[in-house]
Amino acid sequence: MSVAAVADLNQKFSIPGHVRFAAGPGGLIVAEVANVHATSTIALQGAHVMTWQPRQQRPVIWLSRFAKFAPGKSIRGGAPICWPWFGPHATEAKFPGHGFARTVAWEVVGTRALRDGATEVSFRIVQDAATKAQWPHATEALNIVTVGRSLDLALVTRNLGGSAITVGDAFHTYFEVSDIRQCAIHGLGGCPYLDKVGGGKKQQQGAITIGEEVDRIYLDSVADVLIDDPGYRRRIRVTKRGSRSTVVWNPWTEKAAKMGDFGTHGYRNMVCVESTNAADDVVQIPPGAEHRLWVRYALEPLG
Ligand code: TA6
Repeated sequence: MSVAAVADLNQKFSIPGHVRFAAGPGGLIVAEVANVHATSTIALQGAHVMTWQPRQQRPVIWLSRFAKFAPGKSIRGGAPICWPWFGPHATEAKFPGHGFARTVAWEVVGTRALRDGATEVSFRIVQDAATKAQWPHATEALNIVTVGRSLDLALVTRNLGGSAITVGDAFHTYFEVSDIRQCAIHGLGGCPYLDKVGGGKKQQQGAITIGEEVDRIYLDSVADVLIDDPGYRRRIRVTKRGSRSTVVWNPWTEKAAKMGDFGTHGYRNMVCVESTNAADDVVQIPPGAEHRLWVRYALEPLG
């Protein structure tokens, strides 16, 4: 990270009362958004929303206190972008899990102060020989972040090449909860899911409660997902478009301990509800077309 790079970004894109750029942890440059509705911190690496906190509310996005920040290192928490594949690469075991988007540089392409007081920051992935070696397709990826009373994210994939491409993608978002053992997750009842812990394909009966490691890819899931948190007396609503599968993940004690950036009890205050196109639901994008994966995170009172 260079002081000159930060100064250049502020000269081009800062907006008083909305967004400025600064040196973040581990030498990462961050966009710091602060408007009448909320604050948010977004690392340029991965166009990675690390935090989002509406005014007079607790943080909605969970960021591990033990997260490691360094160029090329994925950040534990926030809203990581999985792209252009989700999970392990279909054929190349040495390629990074969840794709390379979250650990490479993205550039700022625009900032806007919106009429409702929200702030929009747009990022584009920077591709180089290393990424092209893993993804040899003429493709553009954008992340359009809108920070307001809600947090809106749009992952746009444009096929600039002459043949169709198949993309798996996700916002692998970590949500902050008072205590995962007290929460209930609604909106996936009846959906089939691939159980990555117990194996096999199952069907969700009613609400999801979590008291052990959970790692499930829910297929044909397009409805809003609700995270009900009685401890914080709030509901987090996850609304999405352009995503046909949803992953629910909590590593629980052993898996979290092995990861080294969760801390001992971090798993108790988070749950991942990931709006994805994964497994059977990956997307085909014809030449010249684009695909948009859009999510909105919003708070509602509970009880
Ligand atoms: O989305 C759930 C998952 O695929 C889990 O299996 C676990 O690997 C998690 O993502 C975290 O992956 P990461 O590469 O960020 O450590």
